[in-house]
Amino acid sequence: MNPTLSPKDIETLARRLDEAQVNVRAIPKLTDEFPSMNVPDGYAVQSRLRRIRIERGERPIGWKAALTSKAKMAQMGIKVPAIGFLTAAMARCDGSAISTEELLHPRVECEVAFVMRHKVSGRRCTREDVLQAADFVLAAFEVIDSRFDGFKFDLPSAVADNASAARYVTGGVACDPREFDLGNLGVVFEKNGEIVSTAASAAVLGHPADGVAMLVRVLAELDEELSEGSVVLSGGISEAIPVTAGDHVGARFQHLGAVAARFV
Ligand code: OOG
Ligand code: MG
Repeated sequence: MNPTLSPKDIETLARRLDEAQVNVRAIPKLTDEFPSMNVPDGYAVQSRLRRIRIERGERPIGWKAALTSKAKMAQMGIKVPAIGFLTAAMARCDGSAISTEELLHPRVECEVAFVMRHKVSGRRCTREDVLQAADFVLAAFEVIDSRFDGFKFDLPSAVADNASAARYVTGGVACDPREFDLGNLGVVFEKNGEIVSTAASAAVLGHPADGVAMLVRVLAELDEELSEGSVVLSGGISEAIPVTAGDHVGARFQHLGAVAARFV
């Protein structure tokens, strides 16, 4: 599939998404105005958005896999995984207070984060390649926040909107993913002291490293690679739970420890 949007339209849509995020004002999904927009168009807009944010001083730090679990695909009505980019401005410390004033309609999901020791690239990247190149893994939360009205979108719009990336929190203890079965970890997710979801890491395409391998293969299509030192969110394990100011969330991951955050 080839992109269909003109460079001018790509620029307009990237600016529109950037302003929606900066001004905390939701916009209609992009396909309402550009119904023939396809997934490659979505990535063209996303990569322009990445440049805009880097030019403004944000430091690229890694990438995120998205829509890799059955629970998430069912929740959003989308059957194909996607990727987005992460910048240092999106990172928050374990236990920190996250401002909801800068977010439209945040939702939290549990993920395994990878930190890469070596670069990894290519259209044939496998789970084993990812595990070999990894430095360590961490328990993580992703805070997603669609820039679209009502959190409603289709795949091309969501890809353009950087797969709803907003914030992420890493916690627990750094573990070597080659030393235990990362594909078979239980996760207990609580909001305000009540369990909201119990899930298993196999939800991510069978194994979190498969989520990262998918991401590397998509990066290859975009002429990018996963560089050494990058942080990667491997994809939501649980469904995403809405949060508002006053909420606190915590997740206990088998083997990896716990991660927590509160919203203010
Ligand atoms: C798209 C982002 C999904 C994941 O881990 O599946 C995502 C969305 O549902 O808004 O980050
Ligand atoms: Mg996610």
